[in-house]
Amino acid sequence: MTNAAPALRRGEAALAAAPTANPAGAGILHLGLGSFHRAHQAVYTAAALAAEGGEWGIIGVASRSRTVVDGLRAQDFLYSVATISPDAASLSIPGVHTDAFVGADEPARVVSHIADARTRIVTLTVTENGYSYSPATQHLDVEDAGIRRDLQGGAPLTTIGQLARGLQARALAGGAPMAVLSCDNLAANGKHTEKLVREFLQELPAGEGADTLAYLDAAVSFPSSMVDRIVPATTPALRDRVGLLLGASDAVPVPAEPFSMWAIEDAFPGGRPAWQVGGAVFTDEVARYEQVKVRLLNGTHSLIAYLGALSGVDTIPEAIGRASIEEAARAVIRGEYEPSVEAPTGLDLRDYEGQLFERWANSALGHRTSQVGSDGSVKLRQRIPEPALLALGNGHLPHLIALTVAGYLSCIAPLPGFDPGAQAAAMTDPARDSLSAFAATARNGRDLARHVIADLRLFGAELASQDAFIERVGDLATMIQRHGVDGAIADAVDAASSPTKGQHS
Ligand code: CS2
Repeated sequence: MTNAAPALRRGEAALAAAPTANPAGAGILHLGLGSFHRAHQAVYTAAALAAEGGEWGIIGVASRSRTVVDGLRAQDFLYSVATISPDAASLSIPGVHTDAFVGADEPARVVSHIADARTRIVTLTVTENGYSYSPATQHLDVEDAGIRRDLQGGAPLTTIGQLARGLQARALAGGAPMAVLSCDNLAANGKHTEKLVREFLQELPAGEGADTLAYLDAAVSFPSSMVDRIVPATTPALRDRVGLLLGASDAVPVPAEPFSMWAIEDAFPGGRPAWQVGGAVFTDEVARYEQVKVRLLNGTHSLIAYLGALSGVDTIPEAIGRASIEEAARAVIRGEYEPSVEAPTGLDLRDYEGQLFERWANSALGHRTSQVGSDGSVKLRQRIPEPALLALGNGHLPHLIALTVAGYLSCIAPLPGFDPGAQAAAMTDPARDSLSAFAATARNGRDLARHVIADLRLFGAELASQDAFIERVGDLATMIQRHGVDGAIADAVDAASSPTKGQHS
C-alpha cells in the first residue's frame, strides 16, 4: 500500500504528525546514523529544540550503509519514530536532521565538519565494535589495519581516526571548544573514547599530535553518558503500518518501546541543547547508571537472547515468556549482577528490575533474539567480566554468567555435532569465523572455553586466569551440546540457588 501514498516531506498536507522541530543550524555532528540514534538522541533533541530553539540541528553520518541516508534525503531528512506497546502505537517525527551522508564515501567531509567551529558537539553511536579497542592490550588496537592506515594519513575511515584527525584540524583552525559525547553501551564511555583518541594522537610520528593533545587539555570534553531504549530493527511490516498511520510513505521509520532514559555528565564547553526538556538527567552519577544498565539490562538481555535462540525462539518476549528462562534471568540479576552495582541516588533496583521484565515482555515490538545475540564477542566484554570477577573474589562461582558465556559460544561456535538452530545461525559476530573454526575441532567445552577466555582473552586479562569459571563455562557448553539447553539452564539455576554448590575455593 505504501507505494501509492505520497512520500514523507516537509509541509505535506498528508502528514498525520507534523515534524516536532526545525533547527536554525547544525551544532551537532552525529557518527552512527542507525535506528538507535534516531529513536533516542534525536527525540530528546527535538524536545529541546521545540522548547528553546537554537542551532542544535544534527548532521547524521552513517558509517557505510546508504539505506538510511538515501531514505532521509528523499524525505527532507524526516522519518517517523513508532512507539509501540501491546496496547498502543503512536508516531512522532523528530525533524532535527539537517543533512546526512555516508562516512566511508566522504571521510574528508567528516573531518571538516569536526573542524568547523559551528559544530559544538560530536555524538557517537558506533556500537561496542566501533572503537578499535584491543581487550588483550587494553589500548587502541594499533594492529588493526584500519587504524594503521588512518595513522599513516589520508582521509580516515575508523571512528577514532576520524575524531583524532578532525580534532587535529579543529586545533589548527583556532581550537573552538567542543564536546565528544559517546552514546554507546560501554563502561565510562567518555573516558574510554578520550583515551583512544589520545592514544591515536600519541602514535603519530615526531610529535605530530602534540598541539592537538594540548588543545584537548584546554578545550575539549568527553562526557560519559548512559543511554537506554529498546529499538529493534525496522521491518517491511513496520513500514506498511507506519504508512497506514501516517497517510504518507516513510522508507526509514524506526520502531521503539515507550521507555527511554538518558543520563549525561554535564560537561559541554561549547554549550548543549536543553536535553533535560525531553527527560534526560544531567548527573555526576553516570558511572552508576551505566553499571546498572549495562549489567542488569544488557547482561541479562544477552542471557535471554542466547537461551531463547538455543530454545528455537525468535523473539525476546517469547524467550522471557518461558518459565525456565525467566527464572534464569531473575537469578542472574538478583544473585550476580545486583551485588556488583551501586544504584544511583533515587533509583530503586527492585522497581528497575520490575520494569525490565515488563519491557522485555513487550510482544508488539518483535525484538529478535538474533539481534541481541549478535556481536557477543564485543558486547559481553562490557557486560560480564567485572561482575564475574567480583563474585569469584567473594568465593562464589557466577553460574548464570557462566551460562551466558556458554550460551554465546554454543550459538556462534558450536561444538562438533551440535546444531544451535536458525536463530543462532542468524547472529553476526566479528569473531564468528575464527571461534567456530576452533570449536569444530575442540574435544569438549572446556577446550573451547579455555581457548576463548584464557588464550584469546576475549573477556580481558583478569578473567583469563579464573580456572573455575572457565571450567564451568566449558562444562555448561558440553551439557548444551550433549543434552540441549534445558538441562544446562536447570543445572545453572539449581547450582546458583544452592549455597554449597555456589561456593568455590
Ligand atoms: C541489547 C541492546 O542488542 C543488545 O545487545 O542489549 O541493544 C539494548 O536493547 C539497548 O541497550 C537498550 O537500551
